[in-house]
Amino acid sequence: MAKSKREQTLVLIKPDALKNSLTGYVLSQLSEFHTGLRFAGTKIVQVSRMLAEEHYAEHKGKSFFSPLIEYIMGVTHYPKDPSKRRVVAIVYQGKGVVDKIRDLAGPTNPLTARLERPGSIRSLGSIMVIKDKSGNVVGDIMENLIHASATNEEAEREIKLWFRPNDIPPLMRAYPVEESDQHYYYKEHRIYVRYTQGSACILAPGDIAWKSDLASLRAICEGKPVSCSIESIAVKYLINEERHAG
Ligand code: FUP
Repeated sequence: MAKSKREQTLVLIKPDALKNSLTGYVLSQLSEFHTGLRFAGTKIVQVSRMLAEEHYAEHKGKSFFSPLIEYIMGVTHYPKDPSKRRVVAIVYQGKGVVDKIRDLAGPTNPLTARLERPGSIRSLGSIMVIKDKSGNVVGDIMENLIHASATNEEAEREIKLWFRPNDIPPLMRAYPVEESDQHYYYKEHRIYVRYTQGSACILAPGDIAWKSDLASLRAICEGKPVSCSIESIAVKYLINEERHAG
C-alpha cells in the first residue's frame, strides 16, 4: 500500500439510511463543523453486484453474504423500485479520520450500539434474522445505516474501488496517480488492450488512473500474477454505466 500524508476514509450512506430519510442526519453528524473533517469526493452510486461483491469480498462464503449483497445493492429496501436503489459514497479527509468516523458510526451491530453507544449513528439501525429454505434461523443481517473503513489500508482499498482519481479534486487526492498510455477494455473477467465485441473501455490514452491500477493492468497483460482481482480494478470505471460487461 502506498504511504499517504493525507488520511482518508470511505463512508457509504446505505440504502436503509436513504429509505428512512437519515441522509441529512448522517451528513450533519459527519460535518466539518462537528468533526474537523472534510469531504474530498462524493457520488450517488447504483451499486452493481460486481461492486458489492468486491467491496465485501472478505465475507464471501459466510451465511450473511448473499443478504448483505442484496442490502448494499438496495434490493432489500427497494425490491420493486430499482430507480431508488442508491448509496451515497463519500471520501472524508483529515487527521485521524478513520478512527474518528468509526467512533461516530459506533459498533457494527445496532443492538450493541444501542446498549454501549447510544447516540452513535448505528444505534439507529436494525437487525433482521436470516432464515434458510426450511425457515430455520441461520444468522443475522445488520442494517446499520453506514459503512466506514476499518483501517487506513482498508480505506485505500475501498476508496480506489469506489472512486476514480478524477472524482476527487487533484489537490485532495491521497494516492499516486498516473496517465494511461494505452486503451484497456474489460469483458467477462478479462482485460483486453484492443476493443473486442461487448467489452467496455475502462481507460483510454491520457486518462488519469490510480498508479497501482495501471501497474496491475500492465502485469495482467504480461501474464504476471497480481494481488488484486481484475474486477476490483475495472468496477470503478463501470459505476453508473448502463453497459453490461460483467
Ligand atoms: P464493519 O467493518 O463494522 O462494517 O463490519 P464487518 O466488516 O464485520 O461487517 C460488514 C457488514 O456485514 C456490516 F455492515 C455488518 C454486516 N454483518 C451482518 O449483516 N451479519 C453478520 O453476522 C456480520 C456482519
